[in-house]
Amino acid sequence: MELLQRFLKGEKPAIARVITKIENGTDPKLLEDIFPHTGNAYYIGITGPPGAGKSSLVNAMVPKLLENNKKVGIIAVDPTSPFSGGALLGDRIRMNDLALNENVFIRSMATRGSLGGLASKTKDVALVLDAAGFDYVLIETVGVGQVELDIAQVCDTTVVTLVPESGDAIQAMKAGILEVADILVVNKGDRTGADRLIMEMKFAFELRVHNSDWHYPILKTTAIENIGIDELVSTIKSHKEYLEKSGKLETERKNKLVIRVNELIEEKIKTHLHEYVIDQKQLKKMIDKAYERKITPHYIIDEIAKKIF
Ligand SMILES: Nc1nc2c(ncn2[C@@H]2O[C@H](COP(=O)(O)OP(=O)(O)OP(=O)(O)O)[C@@H](O)[C@H]2O)c(=O)[nH]1
Ligand SMILES: [Mg+2]
Repeated sequence: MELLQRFLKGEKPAIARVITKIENGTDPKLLEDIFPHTGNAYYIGITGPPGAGKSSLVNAMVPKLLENNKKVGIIAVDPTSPFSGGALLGDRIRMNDLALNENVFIRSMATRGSLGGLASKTKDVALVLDAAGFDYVLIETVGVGQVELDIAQVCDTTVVTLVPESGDAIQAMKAGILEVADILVVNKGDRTGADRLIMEMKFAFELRVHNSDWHYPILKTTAIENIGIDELVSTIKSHKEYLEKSGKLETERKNKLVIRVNELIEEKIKTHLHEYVIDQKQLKKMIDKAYERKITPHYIIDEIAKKIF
């Protein structure tokens, strides 16, 4: 219990230990102990393609968020994809300086190969930072895939970052990332094409703006020169205010709990299925038969389903 007390006081080593325990799933009761202390932090997601300047934005935003004695917890989710990792690493902004601030805590999360479960674990780690008393929990995710979309589900405000080059905008739209954006940021505003991208995005957002009382702002920033950061932070704060005043913060957080519970049910059922219900030997036999076109995959499913239901 001593760990929990030190954790609740906000001691960094205790926070780190609690996160590790939660990540490893070694102490199932721990989440129960901390959960009553959650619900006070405001969750901000920063997502977008590799190298868009998400970390640079976080770096620039944090000093503003720390004003008025606030505390900021940061989770950097890195799927360590062979495509986006490696080569970019040397160029990557590290948030080490921030970590020295006593009101800032940074945690990196990597998948080390398996994508499954990363989003789920990130959500639990966000709860840990929430319970530890951070006013803002920032979650940076690389890419525009399912993990990002899943993580966006727990964020109160999701900021999607695009950059003028390399058709990011089209990629983003394909991946459905615009649907989760509350605020769109066109970073690297110092590069040519930024204004054009903003115009394109205004067009893409038109329908959403039309159908909502939130105006889906599109902002231009140059993170490395600290340009546009004040406006970004104040826009996040107005989104928070909008959610609070309209009552949407409560309804959306309840929705998020529904989604989370469903997700956990699915996880549980999946594990249970693979560990206890499906006889792997028998499955292999049936796969052989399916390979020989003697039975269909649907038949296999029906056989398995018979046992469950
Ligand atoms: N010209 C210009 N470069 C920028 C700007 N913001 C970030 N960069 C540079 O872009 C590169 C990537 O920045 P990061 O902040 O690491 O981007 P990221 O999105 O966090 O990258 P990953 O986490 O690797 O996906 C770095 O070399 C930054 O210095 C900007 O506004 N203008
Ligand atoms: Mg980064």
